[in-house]
Amino acid sequence: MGYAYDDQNVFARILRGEIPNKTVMETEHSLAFEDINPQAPVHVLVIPKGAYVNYDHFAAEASDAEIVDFTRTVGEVARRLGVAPGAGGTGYRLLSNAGEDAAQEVPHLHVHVFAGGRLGPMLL
Ligand code: DGP
Repeated sequence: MGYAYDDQNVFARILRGEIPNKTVMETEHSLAFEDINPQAPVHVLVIPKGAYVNYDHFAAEASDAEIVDFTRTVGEVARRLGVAPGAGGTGYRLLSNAGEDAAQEVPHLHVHVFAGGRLGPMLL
């Protein structure tokens, strides 16, 4: 039980600058970058900089400042990508896999932002 964070996971390595990434935006507590294997015309990942394995870990243990920063960063990414419906965009989809039943590949919380066209059913 509990949350064991593997600091050798690929997003931890991106955060340490050991692996390059195509950054969309960065804040004090969050980083957004392009997915290496896009599943839609626009496919961006948003991660907190803190060591959280998934959403429930983050929700339970992150500070209010981290949670506010992350939440606002996801929305700001949608606006900057031009896909936010409230800012003239035609929409986007958010998804976050947690654990083995969801086939989570990278054990560092990430929210996928998909957009760039009419999105069909998607199980990622
Ligand atoms: P998930 O299955 O939800 O854990 O998705 C992990 C995503 O991470 C997957 O869409 C591919 C992406 N990914 C894996 N390795 C890298 C990497 O080194 N760089 C980037 N930008 N994305 C990666």
